[in-house]
Amino acid sequence: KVNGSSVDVASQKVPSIAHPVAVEASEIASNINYHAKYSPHFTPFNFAPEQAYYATAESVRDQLIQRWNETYYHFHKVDPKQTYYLSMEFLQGRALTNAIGNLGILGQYADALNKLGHDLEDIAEQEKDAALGNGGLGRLASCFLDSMATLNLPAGGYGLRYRYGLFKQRITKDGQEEVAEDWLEKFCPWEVVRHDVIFPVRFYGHVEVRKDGFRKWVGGEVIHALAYDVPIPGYRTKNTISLRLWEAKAVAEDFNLSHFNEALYESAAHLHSKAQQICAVLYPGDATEDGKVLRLKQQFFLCSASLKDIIFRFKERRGDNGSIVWSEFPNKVAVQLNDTHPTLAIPELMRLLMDDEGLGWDEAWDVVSRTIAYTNHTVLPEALEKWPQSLMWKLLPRHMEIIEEIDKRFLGMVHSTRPDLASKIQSMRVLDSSNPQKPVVRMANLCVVSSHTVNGVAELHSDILKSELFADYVSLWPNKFQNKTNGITPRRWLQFSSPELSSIITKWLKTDEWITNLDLLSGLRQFGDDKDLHAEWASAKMANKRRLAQYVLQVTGVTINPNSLFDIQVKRIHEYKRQLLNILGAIYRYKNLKEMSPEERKKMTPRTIMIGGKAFATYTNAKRIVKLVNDVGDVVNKDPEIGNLLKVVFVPNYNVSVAEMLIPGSELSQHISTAGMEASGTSNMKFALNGCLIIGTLDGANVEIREEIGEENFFLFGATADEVPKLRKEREQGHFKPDPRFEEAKQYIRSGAFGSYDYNPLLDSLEGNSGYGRGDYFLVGHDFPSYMDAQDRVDKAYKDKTRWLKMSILSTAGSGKFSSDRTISQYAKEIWNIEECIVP
Ligand code: B1H
Repeated sequence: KVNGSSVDVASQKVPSIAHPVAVEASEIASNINYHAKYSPHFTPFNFAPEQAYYATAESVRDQLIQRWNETYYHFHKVDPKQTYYLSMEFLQGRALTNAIGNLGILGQYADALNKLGHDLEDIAEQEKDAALGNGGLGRLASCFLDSMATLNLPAGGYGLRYRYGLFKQRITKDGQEEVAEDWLEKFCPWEVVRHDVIFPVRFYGHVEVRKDGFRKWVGGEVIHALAYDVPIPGYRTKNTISLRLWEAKAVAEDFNLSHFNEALYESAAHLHSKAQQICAVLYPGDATEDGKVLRLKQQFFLCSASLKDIIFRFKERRGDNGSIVWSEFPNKVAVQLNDTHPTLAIPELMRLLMDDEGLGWDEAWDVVSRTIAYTNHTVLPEALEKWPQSLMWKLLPRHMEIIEEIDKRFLGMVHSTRPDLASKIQSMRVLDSSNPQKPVVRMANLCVVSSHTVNGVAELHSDILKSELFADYVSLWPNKFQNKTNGITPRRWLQFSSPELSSIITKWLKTDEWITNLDLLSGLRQFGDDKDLHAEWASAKMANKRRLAQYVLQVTGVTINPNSLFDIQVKRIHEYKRQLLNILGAIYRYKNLKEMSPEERKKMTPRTIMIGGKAFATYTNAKRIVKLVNDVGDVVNKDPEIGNLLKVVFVPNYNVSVAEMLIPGSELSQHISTAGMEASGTSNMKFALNGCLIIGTLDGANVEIREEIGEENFFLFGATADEVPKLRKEREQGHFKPDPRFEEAKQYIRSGAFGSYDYNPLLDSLEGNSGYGRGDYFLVGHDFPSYMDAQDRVDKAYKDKTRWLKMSILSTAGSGKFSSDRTISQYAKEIWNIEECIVP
């Protein structure tokens, strides 16, 4: 085994070059060797893990490129209708294990690396996460790509190639610190630059009216979009689709050589630096309202480049006989908008069709509204995008004209066909000029008015869209609204992240078909009481828990006991997700333990509470929560009286790879948002699939998970979505009697038990409407007693190992519905109208 030492690559005893599509370990080893030698990124003869990772990745890439090219060629020949998933975020994580796993040659790669003195797991850990997303919305997009490829669908993704993705989180004595994550610092073996795919994208400028009456957007600043493609291999299929990421680039003509020669260096490269800014960083918000011109530029850049590419492909496939029938476009192209972030695709497609292709308004509108569909991912008011009209007129003058016309025609249509909606029309309009100081464009309304289909991401969420957010549109277009409950890919989230549990499942189901037909997991139900399965299940869980304990020790220095209940909450830190409820519960548990006699303590169930997640850099209360969890951990984990009975660990820098480590080792996970606020959640699905029990509210996809796995296997608590408005009002009116345990927990923090940091502003948000008080908008106080009761039920259930194991098995058995394969087949049939196109 080589550990950081130098080895002469050429001396390895394997043939020098094999065929790129190798399946035998020895051939693979020789291909890895080949790349170590002939695709060098480091000084020669260095074959430490990092170098071995690059050589391994490049050998995998060779295999992918072959399949990728065949897929491209096949789609081109067959010319099926194709879906394009437009998203400002793709949270891909690592690619190596996923790629060789999907190719079905994990074992061979492990053997090949062994021959070369390395270990596959160590090598895979060399890869940096591609974190071009914030959280659930971005990870969903990546799971969707995996399923599209696996289902052999003609589809692909479009996104931006951010230079810096989501920040790296460091924990210091002051709490969270954000550090730029340099995922492209070295070379990224999973992207291929396409020098022939480059489109100009304009900003600013003005609209010129030409003699023939055509309007044309001219002037302003032009920046080029250059394509970088990432291969997305399907599982056990040749089909390999593309994630196309745009990079902003100024071209050579934009470099002002005479300025440079006059030593005006900054002005010489003016456009170059403008271009660099566009793809510099991922927008760091998750449901925040920090609007920035740069963000709008990013959104338009994605939309414009992608549509130009889609139109180019449409024309190319029609041949060069000049007979383009534009009404055929929606029969060849489906565009899915991942939330409102790519809404500008609507006016941009209108503009391209009218101003560049010469279509009339009605013709163009027909094409646009049959092509575009919109997914809503949140009802949080602060996350509903509204762009100032003044900014839009400046940056995108032609688009603003088109948006005004869409608004005008919508208004006219409602006036003439539905006079009964007169009282609603102002809130339904695309333009909101009610504040004359700051008129805005409502992006969600623009999406609803222009799309053929609008969907929510879980049943409850889609119901709320229909009954609240978009209620007024439902009577106008009753068939426009659908539900598509989210899903996750079982390859990354079970098969590759927990190979132990996967082989047990395969053994008991006598087939591994569940990997592509997850409903088959229900076959495990019949073994819910089987002692042999229990033993195997427990031993796989224990192995995953030990691996996790080792990881926790390595990143936090805290030793945790694998025999304690592993209780995990990992997700973005947000008040509505209520990490504060979790930590207040932990504080009460701690205080309670301290007040017990040693005899009483012995009867308690030992717990390890792990919390992880990133806080938006300017979200003060979220950062205070991070600090509080760390401060509580510092006290509890060192308390000799408590020992292994309770540990509180903040897991730093939660990301896709950390999730792949945490989730398989979990036994209980918390999905405890205020009901009605979490659109779906997707980590809840990952945990349940891995046999982890859920403590949760009736929110988002929790509702459906509970239905599938059985209410007796779900620790439910808290107010329901329809009770929330009434409870908030009561609270406002002062009708709220807090539970004494809740008061004690808050008081314990205020007393300074966890250090001298001033937590009063955070705690006051849970109080009445004075000072910092926001009247406990998220109902932490209201739900606290039922949460604590549910936790007592958890403790009791965990004491009965047999019962717990059965519940765990039934969780996995009931998770079949939550495969993203199911979600994507529903999108394909019910929204996109596309069919599989298998590469022979
Ligand atoms: C979700 C977002 C989001 N909903 C704004 N909305 C963003 C909003 O950068 N921004 O401005 C970024 C992200 N993210 C999440 O989507 C929901 O909260 C989850 O409940 C859901 O599971 C996920 C996928 O549908």
